[in-house]
Amino acid sequence: DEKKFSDKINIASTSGSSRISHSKEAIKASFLDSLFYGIGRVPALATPNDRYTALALTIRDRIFQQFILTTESISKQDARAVAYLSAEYLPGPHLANNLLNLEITAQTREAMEELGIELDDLIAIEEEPGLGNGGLGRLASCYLDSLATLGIPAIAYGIRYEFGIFDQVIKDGWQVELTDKWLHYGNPWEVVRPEIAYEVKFGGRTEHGADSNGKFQVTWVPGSEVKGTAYDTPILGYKGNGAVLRLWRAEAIESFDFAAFNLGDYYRAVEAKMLSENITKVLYPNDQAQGGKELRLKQQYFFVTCSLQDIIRLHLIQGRNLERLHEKFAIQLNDTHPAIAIAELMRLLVDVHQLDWAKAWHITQNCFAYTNHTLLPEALEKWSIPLFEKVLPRHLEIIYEINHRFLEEIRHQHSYNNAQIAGMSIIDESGERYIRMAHLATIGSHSVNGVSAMHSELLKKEVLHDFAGLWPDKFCNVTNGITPRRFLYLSNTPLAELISSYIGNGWITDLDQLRKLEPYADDVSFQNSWMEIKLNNKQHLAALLQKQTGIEIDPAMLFDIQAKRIHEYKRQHLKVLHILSVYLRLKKGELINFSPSAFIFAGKAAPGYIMAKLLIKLINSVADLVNQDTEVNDKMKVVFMPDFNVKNAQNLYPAADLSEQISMAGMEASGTGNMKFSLNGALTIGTLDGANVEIRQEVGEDNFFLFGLSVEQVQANKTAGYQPYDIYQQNQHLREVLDFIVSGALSQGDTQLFRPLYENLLYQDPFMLLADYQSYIDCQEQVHELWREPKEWARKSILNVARMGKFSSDRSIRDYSDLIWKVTPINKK
Ligand code: OX2
Repeated sequence: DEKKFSDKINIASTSGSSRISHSKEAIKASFLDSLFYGIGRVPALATPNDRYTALALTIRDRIFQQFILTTESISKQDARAVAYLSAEYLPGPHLANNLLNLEITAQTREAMEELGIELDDLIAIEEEPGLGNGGLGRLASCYLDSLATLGIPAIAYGIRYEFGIFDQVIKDGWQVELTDKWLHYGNPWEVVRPEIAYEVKFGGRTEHGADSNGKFQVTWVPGSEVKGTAYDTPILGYKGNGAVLRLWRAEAIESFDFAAFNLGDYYRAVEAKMLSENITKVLYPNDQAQGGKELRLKQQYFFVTCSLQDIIRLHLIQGRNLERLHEKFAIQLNDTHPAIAIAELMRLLVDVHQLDWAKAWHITQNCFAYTNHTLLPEALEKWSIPLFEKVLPRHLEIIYEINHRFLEEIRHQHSYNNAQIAGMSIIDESGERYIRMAHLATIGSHSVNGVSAMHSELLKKEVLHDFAGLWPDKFCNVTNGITPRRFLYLSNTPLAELISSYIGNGWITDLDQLRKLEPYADDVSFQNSWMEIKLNNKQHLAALLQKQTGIEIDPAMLFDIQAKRIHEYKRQHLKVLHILSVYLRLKKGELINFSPSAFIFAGKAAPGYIMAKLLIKLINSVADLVNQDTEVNDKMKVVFMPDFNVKNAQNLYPAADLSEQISMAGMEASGTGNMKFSLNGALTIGTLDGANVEIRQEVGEDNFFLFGLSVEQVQANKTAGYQPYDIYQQNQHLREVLDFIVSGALSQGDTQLFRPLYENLLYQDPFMLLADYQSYIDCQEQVHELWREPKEWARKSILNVARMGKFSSDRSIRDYSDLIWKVTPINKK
C-alpha cells in the first residue's frame, strides 16, 4: 500500500500547486487556510498569537517544500553528511529570517496588509528559542545557516530544553532571572517525530560473561531508562537548501509507568514520568564554568546517545555496512559537552553491534572531530569518577580501556615518561580522580581545532601541548564566522540595500565581494547615505532603549557599545573605569573636546556568579548617577539594555559607532560579537585577543583602535609578579576613579557595596585592568579625535565593512568541509 501511495504522489506536482506558490494571493489563501484548518480560528476571533501562528504555518509549508527537494537530492547522491553535536543553539526568531531566505518578505507584507495585519507586529510577537548561553550556541546556529545555504547535507543535534536561558530583568539595578517560557504559546516551527525515539539508560551495573554462543559479552543492566523523542525544526538556507535541527526531548518510557500502575502505585508512576522529563527541563545558565552536576551529565549523555543511535539508523536504512559509518558521517563535537559520544559510539559498536574493538576504534576516530572553544581552566569539563560511575558505569569501563591502550602506546612507542603520561592521561589522578573530557575528545577524534588563529596556537602551546607534540597533524584552526544573512541583510536591511545598490547583491552568499565597496569609501554621497542609515539605526535603538529603560539618549551621540556575557575576563569594569574617568574630568571642567557619548551595555550574568552580578549593579549605579546629573548628562549617558538575546542583539549591532572588544589578551578564544559590530560599520576598540587579531589584520591597522598588553606581555607581567597596587599608587587619575567607586557616591553613601570589586582590582586584578587602564584611556582619546572628523570616520566605517569578507560563516564552513569533514555540497537539480 505504501508503495502505491508514494507512486501516486509526485513531489513536483505538489510543489507546483497553486496554494503553495510564493505569490501574494497564494500566501493569503494559505494563511487563511492555516487559520481555519490549522488552528481552528475565524479571523474575527483570532488573537495576535493566532495570526502569528497561522503565518508561521504558512511559511513552514513553503520551507518543507524546499526541504523535500533537498532530501531527495541527498539520498540520490549518497553524499557524506555532517552531524553537528552541540548542547546549545541560539537560532534567534525564525519568521523574518525564513521570509528573507525564501525571498518572500515583500509579498508576505502585502498579503498581510490586505488582510489588515501589520507584518512587523507578527514578527515582534515571536519568542526566540534561547537554547544556549552565548557565543558557542549562536556559532552553532550560524554554522547551520551556512551548511544549509551551501547545500552541505547536515543534521544538527541538540537538546530541546523546555526552559532556555533565563529572561533578564533589572530591579533596583540588580539582575533578576525569570523563567524563559518560550514554549508557552506553542512552537509552530517544529514537528514532533514520535516514531523517531530511542531508549536511554542510566546507572545500574555491568555484567561480563559469555553469551549463548560462547562469545564474550558485556551487558549493561541499567538502573533507569528514559526515552528521547525527536523534534525537528527545518533550517532554511538562503535561496533554497535546507538542514535540520533535531532536538531531543526526554519522556518516560510507557512500560515503566505501567509496572507501577498495575501495582496500584499511581504516584510512583507519575513520579517516574516527572523524573524522566526533568532531563530536558532546563538549560544550565553558565557560560564557561561547569559545576559537576549529575543532571548536566545526564543531559549530555541523553542527547548524545539519541543522536548516535539516530545516525546509525540513518546509515543502516540506506542498506550500508556499519563498518563504513565514518565514510558517510562526519561528526563534529561542539566543545566537550558532547564528548561522551566517543565512549558511547564505542559502546554501540562493540556491545550492541558486536564489532571488535580495533574496528570500532578506527570508525570512531575517523567519525569524530573536536572543536575547543576556551582555555579557561574552570571551563574545561571534568567529571569526578564516583559521580560518573554512578550515571554511566559501562562508559567508565570503556574510557578506562581507551585510556589504557593510549597510555601503553605513548609509553612503549613514544617512550614518554611518567610525568608526561600522567599529564596526558584521560584520568586526572593528581588529587580526587576526574575524567578530563578534553583529553577524551582529543584522543578519540581525528581532528582538533581552535576558533581563531591565536586561540589555536595557544591551544597547542598550553592546554593540549603534549598532544600537539604527539600528533601535530591532528591540530588545525578554523576561525569563527557569522552569517551575513541574519547579521547584515536581515538586521540592517537599509545598509544591505545601499550596499547592493552599489555593488550588486552577490555579497549575500559571497561576502568577499564587499571589497567592491572600497572605491566608494571616499565618495561623499556614499558616505552621506552610509551615515544617514547609521543615524536612523541609532534613532531606532534609542527609541527601543527608552521603552525598555526609560532612559533617553540623543541619537547624535557617539554610540559606544559593549554587548556580551558579563565576565571578569571580558572586563566590563574596564569600560566602567573609563566612564567614571570621563565623568570626573567633565565635572572638573576638563575634556572640553569630549564628544557627547552614549555608553551602552548589554549581557547576562550567570546566576551564581557574584562578581558578574555586582558588575551589573555597578553599571546601573553609574547610569543612575550620570544620567541624573544635569551638569554632564547632555554630554554622556549610560544605559544597560536588559535581556541580551538574539532579537535585542539585532537592534544593537546596526546602531553601534564603537565596538568594545576589550578582554585581556589570551582570554577570549575568538569572539563573534566583534565580527557582527564590524560588519555593521562600527569601528573596534580592542586588544590583541581572539579574532580581534585577524579583524585588525583584515581591516587594516589604521582602521582599528588598538590598546593594551599583548599575550606575551601579559605572560611576562605574570612571571615578574604583577603588582596592581603599584599602578594604583603611581597613577593619580586612576586612583581617583577607583576610590570614587567605594566613596559611597554611587551607592547612597554605602562604602561597602562595591568594596569586593575594588579590592579585587587593587590586590589581585587577575585580568590586569590596571595594567591596561592608561593605554585604554589614551586610545579612547584617539577615538574621540576621529569622531570629530565625520568624513574620516565614515571612510573607516566603510572600509571596515568592505574588508569583513573573511568572517562569513560560509568561509568557516568551507574550511571545516575542506580541512576536516571532507564533504562537498550536493547539486540540487
Ligand atoms: C565561547 C568563547 O568564549 C568565545 O570566545 C567564542 O567566540 C565562542 O565560544 C564561539 O567559539 N563557551 N562559550 C564559549 O566557549 C565556551 C566553552
